[in-house]
Amino acid sequence: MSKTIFARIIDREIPANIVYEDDLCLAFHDVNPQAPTHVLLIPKSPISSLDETANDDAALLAHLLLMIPRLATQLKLADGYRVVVNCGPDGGQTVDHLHFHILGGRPLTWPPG
Ligand code: DGP
Repeated sequence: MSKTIFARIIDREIPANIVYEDDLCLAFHDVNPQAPTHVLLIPKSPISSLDETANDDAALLAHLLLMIPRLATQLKLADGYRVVVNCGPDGGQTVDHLHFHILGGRPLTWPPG
């Protein structure tokens, strides 16, 4: 299976505007932002989607979720933000590597399209 664009970002084969990194995850600005702040948080391990997570991923998933408010603070999203995980074709997932969209910097409407 060929490497996803996010795996290539993790391996520094293509550039990204990285805002946070640790042993387990990486966060960087989305190349096609849908809000003034639009950051993607991804695990470094190649999990293709939320559908492909298992019990063994519980600690990693907790780490990712706990990182989100810390990133929101770092990104100065004091007025709030939205977290989106697109899953599968109907969910609008286009990159087969689990990622959390963190969107903020303007009031976001509901429902999504
Ligand atoms: P999704 O549709 O949920 O799979 O979101 C994939 C997101 O990834 C989309 O908002 C655009 C972003 N994206 C795609 N390619 C790149 C890239 O090469 N660099 C960055 N920074 N973001 C990318």
